[in-house]
Amino acid sequence: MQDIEAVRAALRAQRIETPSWAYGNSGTRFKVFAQEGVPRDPYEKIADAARVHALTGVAPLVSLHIPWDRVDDYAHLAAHAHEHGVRIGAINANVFQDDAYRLGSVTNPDARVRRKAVHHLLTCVDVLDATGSRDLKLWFADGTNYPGQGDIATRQGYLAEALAEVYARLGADQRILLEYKLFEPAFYMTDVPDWGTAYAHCLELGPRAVVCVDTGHHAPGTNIEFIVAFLLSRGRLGAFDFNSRFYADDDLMVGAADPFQLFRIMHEVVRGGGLDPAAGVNFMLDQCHNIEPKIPAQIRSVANVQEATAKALLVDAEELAAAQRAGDVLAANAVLMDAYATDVRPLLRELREEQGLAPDPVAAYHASGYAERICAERVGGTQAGWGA
Ligand code: LRH
Ligand code: MN
Repeated sequence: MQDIEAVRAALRAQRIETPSWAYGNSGTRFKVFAQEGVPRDPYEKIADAARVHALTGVAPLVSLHIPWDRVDDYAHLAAHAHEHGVRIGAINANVFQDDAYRLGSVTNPDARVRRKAVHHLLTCVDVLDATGSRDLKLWFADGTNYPGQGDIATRQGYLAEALAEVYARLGADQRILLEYKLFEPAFYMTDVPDWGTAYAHCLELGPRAVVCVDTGHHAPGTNIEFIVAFLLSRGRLGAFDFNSRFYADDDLMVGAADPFQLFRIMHEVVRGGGLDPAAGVNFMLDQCHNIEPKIPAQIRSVANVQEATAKALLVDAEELAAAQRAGDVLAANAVLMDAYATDVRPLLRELREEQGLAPDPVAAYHASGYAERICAERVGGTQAGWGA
């Protein structure tokens, strides 16, 4: 049986990073439904993220996306975050929305466009310096829509050149999180389509280049926990972009579409020592709340990660290893299913109460009047969004 005190300690020490863009308006190509009370600037986004942390106790970090979160003074924004009890986490570069990037950013056939893209990536490292953040997250929309449109090997060369230049600019404690994605917006070939390509580029770059696993970026049926176990065993699992999906990159609440998959992923994280801060795994959410209220959705998502983590921590590792060594297929599977079938909500409610938090953070949010307050205050100005 697992040492329940160790389980509680691990859950108390869990740290989840929420994305600034989840608090702004988002949608699909069909429609972006604006919602009342949505932030108008990064300061208000951080205030909302701080509310999520205040109610869950485990979400003290906020990811920024540049230029969506561009401000004149990033150190001032970091101080604002600090005043609200949170810190600025990963900085996301954006080389997928400028008109110049129609045929790609760092892999564009036009050297001037590649230059422009690399320049943006380097300015994002300046933001890391200003906010004191560790992680620069790089996701490239780069790809092609038709066979023959681009030369795959040439583009990989351009990509490696750009990554090497950014890597050389990093400070001693800064990292590149290289995120992969199978498709969209490119529909024939994506230049960083899978974990293997990301891993290969990271090996070429150096030890401070690690892979970001976005749970919505795989082909249907992909065993994501295998990727997690492999990257963790090689010290190259840098981060998660947690969300869930039924079909493609749906960016739904993590654990909503497939809570069993999230449990299996967290089981490999726990088994591989990934919960230990020394492992350097950044647990981030990357979601869009297109139709649901954003702050309670973020709170629910954080709780979903906590629940999957608690179940994974309850896996009887010794019993599992013994059954695996014995080749006892059913017994080994049963160990995992027993943990998964455990209702961990009472344990999490207790932990929250011990930390002086409400047992049900979503209910506490609704009772707090925060939603009504921001709807009343945030009148006028331009609501934040993807600017797409
Ligand atoms: C791309 C992605 C990436 C972010 C964006 C908001 O699909 O997952 O992580 O830049 O979403
Ligand atoms: Mn992502």
